[in-house]
Amino acid sequence: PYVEPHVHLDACLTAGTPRWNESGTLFEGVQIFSEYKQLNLLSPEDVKRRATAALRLLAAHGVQHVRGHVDVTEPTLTALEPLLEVREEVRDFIDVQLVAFPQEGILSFPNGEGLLRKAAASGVDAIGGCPHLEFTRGYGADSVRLLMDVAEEYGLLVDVHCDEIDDPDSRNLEVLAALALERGMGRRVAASHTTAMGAYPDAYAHKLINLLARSEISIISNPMVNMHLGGRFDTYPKRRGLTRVKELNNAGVPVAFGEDDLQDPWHPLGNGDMLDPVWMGVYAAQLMGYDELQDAYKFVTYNGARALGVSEGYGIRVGNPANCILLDAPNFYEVLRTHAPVTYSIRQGKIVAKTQPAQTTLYI
Ligand code: 17E
Ligand code: FE2
Repeated sequence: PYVEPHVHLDACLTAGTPRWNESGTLFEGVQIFSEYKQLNLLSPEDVKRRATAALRLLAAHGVQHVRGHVDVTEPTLTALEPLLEVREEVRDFIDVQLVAFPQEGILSFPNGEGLLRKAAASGVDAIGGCPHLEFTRGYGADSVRLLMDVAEEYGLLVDVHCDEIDDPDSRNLEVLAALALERGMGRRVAASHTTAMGAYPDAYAHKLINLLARSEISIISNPMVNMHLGGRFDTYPKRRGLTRVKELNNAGVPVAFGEDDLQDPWHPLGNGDMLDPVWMGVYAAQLMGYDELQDAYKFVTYNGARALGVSEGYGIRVGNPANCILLDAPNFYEVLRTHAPVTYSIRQGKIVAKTQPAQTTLYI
């Protein structure tokens, strides 16, 4: 099945409420979601309804594994409990992991550490961070160490929004990778976005990619949202706002693609179709060689499973659970070219979703 390794389940399906993001920056998105909360629109019922609808949308497109982020820089942690409930309610059709995501920082937000620990103790699957938005670079590095400590203490996975900024001096990823390597935690750690890598000098990127490969951490890129939010402070030449997918790939660092957002303040589009991030990703990262295209399914399947730490039991192999999708095309090149639908999504041997391919009649 497809894997959606990165989506914000607390904010999904709110696009336009209370207003649309007209600047297209990450910062206006954070501001709008903050207004959503201030208007008391974020209630447990609201979160449950939207998250369930988003997960059904993903399931309809053949997704059976999702990692969802929930903002924990909110004093009452309103979205956490309902999302923990939803995670259980949808188990029959989709596996959900939840990440405690401190959108406004751990050290830069009042009681940030306390809120993160509270979320860790309530049953989330992974600990997140947002070091590039901390007040200082020192706080950024310290927050990474702290979140790794919390993850180790509670035995949780790690998925950090890391260096999602077009700032070549945003270098928290090296801290995360070094700690993962030293503590032997690499296979349990993912770094999301890492878009500053698109702004680093080549000599530094070379050194960093070697460290990443040694550390065994995964990278999760969100090509649609980072193409949209990235480069917004550039005039021309204008950066693409993406991490170095091709170089990471060539160095053997597993890269997965996600949508990041399904219709929220950061992304007006997003519909649960994993071919969308693949499509954007192969263009933006210039992965358009024939073999690269044929191989591109791995970004939303095997590499996603690896990033989520669910590789065991994933994939078509004797003895694995009968979870799979059928696509209406002979190979992945044709899947991408024709945007082939998932005709069947099968889970534990049962059909979860069925799509009839569209038929066009030409009257010429
Ligand atoms: N928050 C953040 O820091 N970055 C993002 N891409 C989204 C939310 C969607
Ligand atoms: Fe994100």
